[in-house]
Amino acid sequence: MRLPPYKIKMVEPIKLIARDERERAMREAHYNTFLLKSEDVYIDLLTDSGTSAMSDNQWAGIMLGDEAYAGSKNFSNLEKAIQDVYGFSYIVPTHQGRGAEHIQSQLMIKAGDVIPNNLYFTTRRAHQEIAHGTWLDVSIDEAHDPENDYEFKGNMNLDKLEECLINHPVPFVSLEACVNMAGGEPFNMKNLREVKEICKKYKKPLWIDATRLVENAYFIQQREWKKPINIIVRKICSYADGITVSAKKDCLVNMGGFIALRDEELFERMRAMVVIYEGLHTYGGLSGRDMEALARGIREMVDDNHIAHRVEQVKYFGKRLQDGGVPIVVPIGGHAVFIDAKRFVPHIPQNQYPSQILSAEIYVHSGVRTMERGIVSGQHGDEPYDGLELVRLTIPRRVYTTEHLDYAADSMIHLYNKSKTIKGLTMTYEPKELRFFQARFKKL
Ligand code: P70
Repeated sequence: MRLPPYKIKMVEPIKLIARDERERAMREAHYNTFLLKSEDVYIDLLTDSGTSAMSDNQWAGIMLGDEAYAGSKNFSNLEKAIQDVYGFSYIVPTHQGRGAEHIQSQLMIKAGDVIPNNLYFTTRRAHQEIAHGTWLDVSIDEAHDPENDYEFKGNMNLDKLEECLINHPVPFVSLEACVNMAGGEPFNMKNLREVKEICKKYKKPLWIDATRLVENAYFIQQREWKKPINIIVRKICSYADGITVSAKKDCLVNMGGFIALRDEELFERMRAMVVIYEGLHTYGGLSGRDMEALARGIREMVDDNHIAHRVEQVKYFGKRLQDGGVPIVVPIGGHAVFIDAKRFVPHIPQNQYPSQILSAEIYVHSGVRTMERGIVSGQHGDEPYDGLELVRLTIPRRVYTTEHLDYAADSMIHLYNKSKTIKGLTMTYEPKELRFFQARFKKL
């Protein structure tokens, strides 16, 4: 394990409530970990989104918030940080990632369009479909196999991509860094260059979901191109026409997002739209202090020691589980360890929500909160789903110590050894959109 490049200056108390209280809490949350109260959670591995610890430098920036309605100096600092680190000229701030996806999808997609993606991300796919486009998967086959340890499962299948461009009206190619749904798996520079060549051939823009771009860059550094992280980040972005970003991950803030791009005309249209849905073009739903913390977080995230410790901490946790026999997705990803529920609870069929019940049982067993990434979040409407059944154990940045992770790993190994006692669920309430956030279940 790498040594942490920080020490702790402030603490937030957490408490492990008793097992019978956890059973009650889970029942009252209808076996959906999104519906738990955070005060009932001991270690929160629901998400790495907005859960990072900010640095003293970021907190100092909070005190320098310029809350002017227009032309805040924090916006200028943010613009400069994005230009320096990512290398795009034009920036549109948004309240979070899905705000960026909304604007990009509404302006770039028209009815009947097909958008090739390397697997789906929930909110991106939803916005592509709300704009009357069709999401199409052009990821490589390895991405669908949790036991395949290919190092760049975030790559696109070039034949599928080209076939899509030949046969369909395509507004842009959509590539996600460190693909969340495949397990936090990166693309490599070689594939990125090839994708770009195809985009050029068919004169299509390349857009990257750069939410976890720095983690992707770390894997490239370790496995393909040994350069400083800031150089790799700039190089990746040099191939893209634009990026959408949820700043709540890599960028080390609790709230925020943005679009960054090169095309001035499209930028003007995005700026016109941001004022309708987000806020003025110099704050886009963020307060001045949020933008200052983000500007500083963007500069901190490309520190080589920071990103090495972050990704290696995730790897340490994954290795502990693996050594204890728990079936996980390989290779271990950048932001999370994903348990393969199909192998953890093989006796529970997919229509009894194996990942959902496993995430609920993990909570009851240990007080650790995790997230379902299986049929509940993967299925859309009546569309058949026979995809991955995963439980995501997501590691917030700079928040938990090795002791926390050891406790979580030990509890999960213990639960794995008595997994046969776990029984399936039935759904009692299903929301229409993004159902996993609020769906309710009961035990069979
Ligand atoms: C997570 C969060 C958000 C996200 C992302 C990528 C690659 C865009 C966004 C949206 C939160 C989440 C959202 C939907 C389902 C489950 C969890 N991911 N692109 O926990 O950004 O949340 O800021 O609107 O991962 O992975 P935002």
